[in-house]
Amino acid sequence: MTKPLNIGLIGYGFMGRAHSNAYRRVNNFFELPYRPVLKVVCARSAESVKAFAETWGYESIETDWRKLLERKDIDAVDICVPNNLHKEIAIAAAKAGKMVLCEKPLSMNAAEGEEMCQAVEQAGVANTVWYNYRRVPAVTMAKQLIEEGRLGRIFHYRANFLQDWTISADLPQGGAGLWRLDATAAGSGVTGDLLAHCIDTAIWLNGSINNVTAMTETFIKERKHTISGKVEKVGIDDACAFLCRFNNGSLGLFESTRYARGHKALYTFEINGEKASIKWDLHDLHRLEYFDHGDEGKLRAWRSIHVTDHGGEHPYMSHWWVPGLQIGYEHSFVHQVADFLEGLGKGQPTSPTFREALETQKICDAVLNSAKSGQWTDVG
Ligand code: SOE
Repeated sequence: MTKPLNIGLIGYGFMGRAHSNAYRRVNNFFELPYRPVLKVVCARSAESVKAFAETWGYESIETDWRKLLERKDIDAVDICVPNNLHKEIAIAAAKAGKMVLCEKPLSMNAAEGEEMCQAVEQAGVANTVWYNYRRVPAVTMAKQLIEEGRLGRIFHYRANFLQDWTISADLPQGGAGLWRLDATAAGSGVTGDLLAHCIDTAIWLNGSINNVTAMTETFIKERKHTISGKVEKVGIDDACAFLCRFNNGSLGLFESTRYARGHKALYTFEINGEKASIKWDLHDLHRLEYFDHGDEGKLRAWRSIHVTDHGGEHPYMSHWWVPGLQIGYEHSFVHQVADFLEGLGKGQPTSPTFREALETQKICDAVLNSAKSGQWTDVG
């Protein structure tokens, strides 16, 4: 029998919507031991949070997250607020015995992340961090191909996450929607926001990273702050590029910027192995490009696999439509909820747990430290 799992959502921005959509749809497509119940959504403005609750079907609202944590009718807390609030809420939620689902990145830095790991581990509560791109079927399939040994020894890992939405110098920093430009709320710029995705996928697919050398740039040095109304120094990295060495001996090359005119969310990665290569592109997210050197010579070429087949061959797809019909960005969140609920039923953790996501945080710290020092830096 499907048991209810009462959700308390904190924050209702872009990610609050993506997660709410996932909770609402998951049981329509997956047979699971639990069914999320949208019990309460919390944000400071009662008027806006009421409107959100009506749109998404939340039963009640709170305007103080501490009140939400005191409620006995909440099983799991979903943190969708700016990064500087993750630690306090996650630790308090764990102490209150709630499961914690935290939006990425886990924390402002690795030291905070470590405290959060200890809190959920001491409380023994289920936890996960929303690195959703792992659960795009084509990306999950890349993982399967690597685990099957099809690439052989891996030589290169290359990833980009390119955007262009902050080029205007008139864009303010801080406040709803723009907190990602404010270092006090976000911790860092593209490193924590975008490269964190690339790093999470990379260490999942290709193992741990030993050391990095990085450069960052802040192109617009001052912006008006939405809250203070004053022009303030910009503390985030607008662009970051780094080289790294993976523990398996392969070389990594990563780049992210919000100044790549023409690119909105171009997340791509390519992996080159001895026997085969794979590449993936978020703008064409259901396709996995695959080159197999073992193919017969005259037919050897890059194949573009439309990862939409059933029969168990293509991850997650048997839960959706008919073979050949694709799914999109929002489904990666549905998959994460499905895996989380499945894991709860089996008493198994859902990757990435806080502890696994801490690894990404350590790499982000090493990248930012290396950019400051100009030196190769070991991942702590
Ligand atoms: C930033 O624009 C952003 O929304 C990130 O915060 C998300 O994590 C990423 O998936 C898309 O871009």
